[in-house]
Amino acid sequence: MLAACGGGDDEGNAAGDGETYNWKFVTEEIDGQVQYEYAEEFAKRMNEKSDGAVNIDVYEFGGLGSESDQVEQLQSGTVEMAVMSPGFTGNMVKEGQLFALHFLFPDSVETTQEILNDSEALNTDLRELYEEHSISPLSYWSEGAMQWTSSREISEPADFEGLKMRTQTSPLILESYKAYGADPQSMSWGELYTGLDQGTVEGQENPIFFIGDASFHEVQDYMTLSNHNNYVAMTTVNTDWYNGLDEEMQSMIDETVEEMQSWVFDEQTKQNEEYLEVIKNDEENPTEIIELTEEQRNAFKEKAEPVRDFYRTEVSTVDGEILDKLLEEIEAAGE
Ligand code: 6CS
Repeated sequence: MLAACGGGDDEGNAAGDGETYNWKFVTEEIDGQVQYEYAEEFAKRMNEKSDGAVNIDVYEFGGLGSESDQVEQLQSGTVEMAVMSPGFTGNMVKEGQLFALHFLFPDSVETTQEILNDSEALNTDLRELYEEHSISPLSYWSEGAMQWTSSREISEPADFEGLKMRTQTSPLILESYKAYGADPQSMSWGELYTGLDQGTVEGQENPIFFIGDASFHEVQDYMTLSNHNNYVAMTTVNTDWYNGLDEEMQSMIDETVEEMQSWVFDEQTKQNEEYLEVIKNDEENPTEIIELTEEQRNAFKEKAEPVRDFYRTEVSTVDGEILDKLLEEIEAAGE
């Protein structure tokens, strides 16, 4: 049984003689998708561990506005918890844009997840910068390798020339596509299906499960298995709210956050594998799947490399220190 904890609402007695806690947890995805399933599982575990004292309402994408609206809601404490993609906070936490750099993490999603779990650069240094904006990232996790879908074949950088590429809002993501010659523009994913269908945009990047579940492949002709980046999401909490909880409750959250790292790794693996088959077998909406040779991938890597220097000199507020530390950690991971 949980002792009375700071941060609880005095509105009932669900835990016998203890306090009850009612929190909001918003995600950028909808029922069935990885972020939403994560939040549901998180809520279930917290409720069980607290003998019913903690009740977390999980919100799917759309109910509370756009991804950027959700960032503001977490900052103001309107919601206590959020799954957030760094791709929507780049105008605020400049350093967080390192996730926009292509070919930064190892090709193996498993090794990438291990780096995300253990990285001091991310879990200490980058966390501090987010906390200046009332956002505490408690963990970073992969939703899988990202792939490109497009209305024209993409197998070499020149194929991107002038392509209207949809991205999230962080300026460095747009910069990464300008490096290939594309014409990127940011957009909420809530508008993406229609944008692709009507040709407002002609391509996009996402993990396979998301491409399949959001049916982007229906309105695209090609999917290039580029594995050019990992989709990284963060489990975040409002900093003041979290700091106001007592230690017992903080530990329960931290423990659950840690347990969820392997859970979400398995969940995204399963969903990405399943949706690859869905896309391959969708005869009504055929998608040509392009596998890049090592040589073709190297041509993209070459174009992507200078974006790191751009990040160091034009984006970073700490001369690329966090990126450099992360690069050392990646190298130590040995892939
Ligand atoms: O492309 C996007 O913006 C969305 N993609 C994923 C995998 N999750 C949520 C995000 O908003």
